[in-house]
Amino acid sequence: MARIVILTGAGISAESGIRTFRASDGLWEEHRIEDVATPEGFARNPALVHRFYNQRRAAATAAEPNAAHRALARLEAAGAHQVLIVTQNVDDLHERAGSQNLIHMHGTLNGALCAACGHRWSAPAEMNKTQFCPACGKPATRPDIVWFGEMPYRMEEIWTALRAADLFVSIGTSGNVYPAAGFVADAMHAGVPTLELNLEPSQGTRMFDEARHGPATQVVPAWVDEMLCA
Ligand code: BV8
Repeated sequence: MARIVILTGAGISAESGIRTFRASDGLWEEHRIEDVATPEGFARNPALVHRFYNQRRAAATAAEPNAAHRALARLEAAGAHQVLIVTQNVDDLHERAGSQNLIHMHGTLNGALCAACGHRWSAPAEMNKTQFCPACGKPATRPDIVWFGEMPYRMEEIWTALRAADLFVSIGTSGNVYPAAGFVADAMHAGVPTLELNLEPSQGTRMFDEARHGPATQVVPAWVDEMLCA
């Protein structure tokens, strides 16, 4: 049974109506990373950050998984391959498509985190700074999201799976943000074959053994069909 590690980014959710970051209508066009996606920005203006993530939480709830999300769930469910999805996305479209073996390395919109005691609980639709932690009672509620300068989640598990994989596939990511952008190099150094499925060449496209470019809802189901027929 081949072990496949699949990294996904904002591009896989674009056709579900979730905005990406670096596109001309991307999130970073309207918001400064420093203001909305850093612990310093949250300390400076928690209301601005909560508004940013409350809007994204509402958008993710209104969105539906697309053919690319569903194809990856189909690949996993077929049981012919050991599939691990490592997503940079904070939406829950992979889960809603049926994917089970999934790591949200940058956190999830559906999670709340107490900045005082580290307790985690399900995020309310509208989060604000006056909400108290159900464990320690302090008003230190923040989105359970990995911000810039913070350590992504479950990195040891991810690196172990990457080094032991039979194939590394990168879907819908521009390859700008580390450590995720370094996974192709980590896979290459471990002798793991690599494949890029993206709308356009990513920053690291030259490091991939193979690259197929086009909308995720076309290139991902086509690749999954190939894998299930192989
Ligand atoms: C850390 C959560 C210490 C929040 C996010 C090395 C070199 C340089 C800098 C660094 C470095 N190491 C660390 C850094 C600093 C920093 C970093 O990388 N900065 C960048 C900007 C240079 N990294 C960090 O701070 C990280 N933490 O390093 O901790 C550490 C860690 C490990 C080991 C030791 C120490 C934390 C980074 C996480 C930050 N949080 N998300 C939120 O979502 O609001 S990052 C966020 O931005 C996303 O999660 C994602 O990771 C990134 C956006 O990238 P993409 O998902 O790729 O989206 P993008 O819009 O860029 O591209 C979309 C792609 O899809 C495009 O290629 C497009 O062509 C394609 N596409 C579009 N439509 C479609 C499509 N493809 C197919 N079909 C379509 N329809």
